[in-house]
Parts: sequence; structure tokens; C-alpha cells
Amino acid sequence: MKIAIVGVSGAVGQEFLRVLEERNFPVDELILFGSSRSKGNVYKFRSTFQSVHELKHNDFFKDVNIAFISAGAETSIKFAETITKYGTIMIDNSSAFRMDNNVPLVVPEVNAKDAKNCLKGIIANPNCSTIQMVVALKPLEDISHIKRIHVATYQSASGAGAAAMQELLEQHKQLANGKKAKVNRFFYQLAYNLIPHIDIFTDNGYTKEEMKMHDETRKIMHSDVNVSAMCVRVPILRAHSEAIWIETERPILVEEALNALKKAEGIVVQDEPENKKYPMPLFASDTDSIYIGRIRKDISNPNGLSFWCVGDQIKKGAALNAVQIAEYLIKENPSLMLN
Ligand code: 2RA
Repeated sequence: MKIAIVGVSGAVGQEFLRVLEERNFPVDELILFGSSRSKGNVYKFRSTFQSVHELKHNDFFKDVNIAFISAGAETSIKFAETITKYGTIMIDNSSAFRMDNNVPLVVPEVNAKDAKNCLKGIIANPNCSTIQMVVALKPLEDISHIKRIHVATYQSASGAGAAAMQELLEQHKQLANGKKAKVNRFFYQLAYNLIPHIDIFTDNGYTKEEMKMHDETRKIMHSDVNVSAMCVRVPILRAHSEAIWIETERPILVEEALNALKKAEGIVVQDEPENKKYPMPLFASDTDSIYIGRIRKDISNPNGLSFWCVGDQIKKGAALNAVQIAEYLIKENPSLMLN
């Protein structure tokens, strides 16, 4: 298979290289793309070194089977036709096509089959905070329909990219050395702070990040669920955490929820409060699973359940989910490999 990565110099782009290698993804040939700034950068993949080409409107994608894109919505929109016109499947990490009715929005543990309806040759990877939440919700939805969700997110610096992670590290150093923290990628100093503002504000007072959790969850789960989110940037490097409250059609027992979550694909239950065992971003970073703990009845709602959910933002929240979509497509349609 010939695989392309667009936006390879970014945090997610770099993770694509690692995940493809880790999972022994069937790559015969790899071609890397980036902006004019990263043109000529060289990255190692398996035992080879590959240099980055500048993304342009040309025939580079002619014999590419699958292209993983993580270069921002503007680039995805601008280059979608160039990438897909010869039959390449574009798995897009940006928000550009997520709510397009002709583009499936896929989290393999939840709605893998939707990936087959890829009419435009594009499959969208959901927003990171939505991905980890729907992985956790699917086994519960299978017990009883979820009618309402309240979620508060604790989102790491990695969601804003590699430079933002670096900025957080630098800020800690600057402050430790008695200097003022330099702010560039975030609205305020993130070190020793929380910023209740991710993406832009919309007319209803929610941010776009919060509305993504509403809209994308409904699309992925094929559900009429109501979602009210509060998204907060926290001084953590690369794993997002979420406090989630759900209301189901019929009450779900904690035992039922635990059993379903323990059996579910992609989930690790860490729920032994008496042994101080619960998920934390420190330990979830750079791992593949979604960790769930602190599962309890919501004392304010007889049909309510509450829990805590942690997942690596760059892996399952981005690169790994995209690669899992590709693996599903290959499994369902091995002829893809013969393009
Ligand atoms: C963030 N949701 O955490 C973004 C990344 N996709 O900022």
C-alpha cells in the first residue's frame, strides 16, 4: 500500500509515523507532505528516512491508497479534490468535513460501519474530546438509551499542537527562573492556570469546541442525545480528562455499567477508589486505551450515572483513531491494498 501523511511535522503527523510503525500497518511506500516551512525535513519510518514534500496541486496522490491528513481545516478544504481525485481515501483529522452529510464521522469502536459510506472519498476523524467520550458512552448506550449528557473537559496542551506543548514546558521553566511566562499559543498563561475557552465563542455562549461535542456525538452515535459541554484547557501535556454525567431512559446499575465497560473494546476500567485507583492523565499519556473510573450513581438524578474518563489526545484522540479507521477499511475491503 502507498500511504501519504499530510502535516507530518505537527504533533499528530509525528504520531501517525509512530502509530503506523507500532501497529505494523501495511505500508509499502510512504510519502510525506507539509507546508513550505517543513519542506525538506527528514523523518525516520521503520529503517528508512523520508523527506517532506511541499503539498501542492499536482499528481502526487495518483497511486496513494490512503492519505492521513492533519494540517488544519483550511488545508483539508483546499486540497481535498487533489487528494481524492484518483481514488485515494482521505482520512481527515480536521473539522472541515465532520458535519458534512456525505462524509462519515467515525470512531471504530462505535460506528465503524459508517466508514463504508464514504461517497466523497473522505472520512472524518472526530474531535479528540468527542472521541474519548463516545468510546466510553457506547457500551452504556447499548444498555439503555442516553438522553442527556453533561460533560466538563480538562484538555491538555497537545490539543493546540506541538508548539503549544513546548510553550507550556517553557512557561514552567520561565516561571521557575523568576521570569514572566511568554504567551503565544494560548489566550493566557497556561502554566498554573485553567483556561475555560477552547476555539471561538458561538452565538449561544458555548464555544465551538463545546458545540463539537454536541454535534459530533449525535452524528457518531446516530442519536438525539442532548449534550451540554464545558471545555477547559488545563496545564497537562498530552492526555485529556472528562467528568461525565449521563441520564438514561431507564436507570443503569453501577454493576451493569462496570460489566459493560470492562468488556468493551478500547476501554480499561480503573475503578477501585478504596485503593486510590482511578484514571489520571499522567498515566494515560502515550497509551492507546480510554480509561474509565469513579463510576457512581448520580445522586441528583434517579436515571443518572457519573464517571471520569481519560485518554491520550494525540493517540486515540487523533492519530490512532485515524489509523484504526484505515485498518477497518482494509479488513472490510482488502482490494483497497491493490489500488
Ligand atoms: C483541542 N480539540 O484540544 C482540540 C484538538 N483537536 O484543542
